[in-house]
Amino acid sequence: MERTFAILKPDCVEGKHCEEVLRMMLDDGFKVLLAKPVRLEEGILREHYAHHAQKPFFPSLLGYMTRSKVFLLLLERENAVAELRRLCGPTDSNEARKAAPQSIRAKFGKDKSENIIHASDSFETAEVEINRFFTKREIVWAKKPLRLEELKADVARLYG
Ligand code: FUP
Repeated sequence: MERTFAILKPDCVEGKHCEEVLRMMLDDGFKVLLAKPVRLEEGILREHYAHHAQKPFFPSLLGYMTRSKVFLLLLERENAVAELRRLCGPTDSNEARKAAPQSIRAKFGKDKSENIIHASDSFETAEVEINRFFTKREIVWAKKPLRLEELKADVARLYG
């Protein structure tokens, strides 16, 4: 079974879309092994988005990703990386509405900068990102899939 990593971004939390997005993931066959509500700090985002550091949108990307809490997810499924990218749809939510109308970004995203969710783009990136955003201890404990009821409680804490 393959693992991947996702971030439900500030616009997902602000719009209270987390439960619906989690339901879409579970319905699609994903298991949620870890779910962690956090407010991300600029340092970890500079690492995570290092490949975008020279882009003109980088400062606003940092502002967006730190303006509210996010929900970090460790997910498992066969072919998890590719299947999650498919479920998310294209980076640009407007393009997603045309190319993948059932996708997460088509349903909840605004445009190409506020697009609800991050999903790792390769097996190697997923492993790096899992280890960047979760502690060794959390990863070792991540064996049993979380139930929707448990996830709902985490989401409630996130909104609270
Ligand atoms: P993805 O792999 O789908 O997460 O997309 P990218 O790595 O290309 O982009 C990462 C994030 O940078 C996006 F989710 C939002 C931000 N971004 C912009 O703000 N403007 C752009 O033109 C492209 C990306």
